[in-house]
Amino acid sequence: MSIIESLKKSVRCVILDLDGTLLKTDGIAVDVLKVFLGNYGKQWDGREVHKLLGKTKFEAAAAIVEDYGLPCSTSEFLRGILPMFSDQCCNIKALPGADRLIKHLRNHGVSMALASNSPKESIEAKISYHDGWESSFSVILSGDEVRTGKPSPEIFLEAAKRLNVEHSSCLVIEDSVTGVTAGKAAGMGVIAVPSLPKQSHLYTAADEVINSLLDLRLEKWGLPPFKDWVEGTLPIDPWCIGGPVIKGFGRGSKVLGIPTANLSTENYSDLLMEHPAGVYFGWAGLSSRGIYKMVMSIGWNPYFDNKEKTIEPWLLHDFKEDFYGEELRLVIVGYIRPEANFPSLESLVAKIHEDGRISERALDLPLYSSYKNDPFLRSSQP
Ligand code: ADP
Ligand code: RBF
Ligand code: MG
Repeated sequence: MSIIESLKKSVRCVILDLDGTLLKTDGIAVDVLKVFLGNYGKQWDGREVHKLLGKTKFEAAAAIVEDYGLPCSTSEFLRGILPMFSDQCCNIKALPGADRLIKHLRNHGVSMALASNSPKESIEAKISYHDGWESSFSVILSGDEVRTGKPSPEIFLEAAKRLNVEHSSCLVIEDSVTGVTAGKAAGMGVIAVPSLPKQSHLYTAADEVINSLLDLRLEKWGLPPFKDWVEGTLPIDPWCIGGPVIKGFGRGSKVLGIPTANLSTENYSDLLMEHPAGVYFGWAGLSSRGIYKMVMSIGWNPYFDNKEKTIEPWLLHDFKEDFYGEELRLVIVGYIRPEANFPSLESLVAKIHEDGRISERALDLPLYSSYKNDPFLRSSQP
């Protein structure tokens, strides 16, 4: 049996990172940094984000002070910016699948530890806004409780010790390369959930790289499987998006034989950021036409390696003509799978047709069919 196979059989506990893994902290961090740098007459350059992931606050601060040539010391920088972060704690959302994961493991009696490079008060403040999280963790370890933070394995080894288990019985879930390095150095199984898109090539040290927590298959690690999948679909908290149909990449019908009615992403960048890339389904309302079943992808279409995150809704109905410019309303009710690359166009097309069949069937289930009556779908109709 390979080392990884035996690791997978012996997992008893899960050690979770917080920022970027369970909580969507980066959006808040960027908002605060923009304001702060603005006060120094500097403009935030989004490309810097990857340099900050998984760093201690001191390391991250030092990097920013240097990169932007700020006329202050690292500690002055921190004194100025930390209160601004604290004020934003209540606005940090759980990442999709985080609450589901914590409650599932707790309900099945799987011990959990939280191991974050953040200081203790910051961890406690952030998780206090999420019901039942704090009491679900047997151990909470912060960066200030160990001598060296990640990528040192120390925080994970200490977590295993406090959980009273062998380090080899722990599974780490991490979004940063730094955290993955630390987990592997600790001799643990590591699942990476990269928080930045198109970065999975940097995570080769991880035992598994997934796109979002929705894609966790705990049974692969000998842990109790999620039981909430229904006929190949995962129910999600429904969300809505709408607007006039615009021109897309001009290849849906032409290249794939599958037309997708694109929406402008301009006014929806927050919504698109919030939802992991992947294949979803739901209901579509077209003003003056009616309501139809719909399956769509959100993301960068790995097969075509797009530069922009788009949504590509395919209405499961044969239309006689195009409907550019018409108001399209979508209620998204379930998740099917992550976006994938394919060895050929035919295999991509076959997979999308399979997504269509799964959605057709699922949308007849009462669980999903009730949303057909959502007023949002009709509100634009004359
Ligand atoms: P584009 O790249 O402009 O999106 P597509 O080849 O993807 O072009 O075609 C999309 C257009 O086809 C939609 O904007 C819509 O007007 C039309 N259309 C026809 N049938 C459908 C359908 N079943 N689902 C989505 N769009 C459809
Ligand atoms: N593109 C991909 O590169 N990978 C995918 O896994 C993928 N899945 C899709 C699933 C559905 C249901 C739909 C409608 C589209 C999907 N696409 C995927 C996007 C497809 O490539 C896109 O619609 C065309 O490129 C047209 O812009
Ligand atoms: Mg299209």
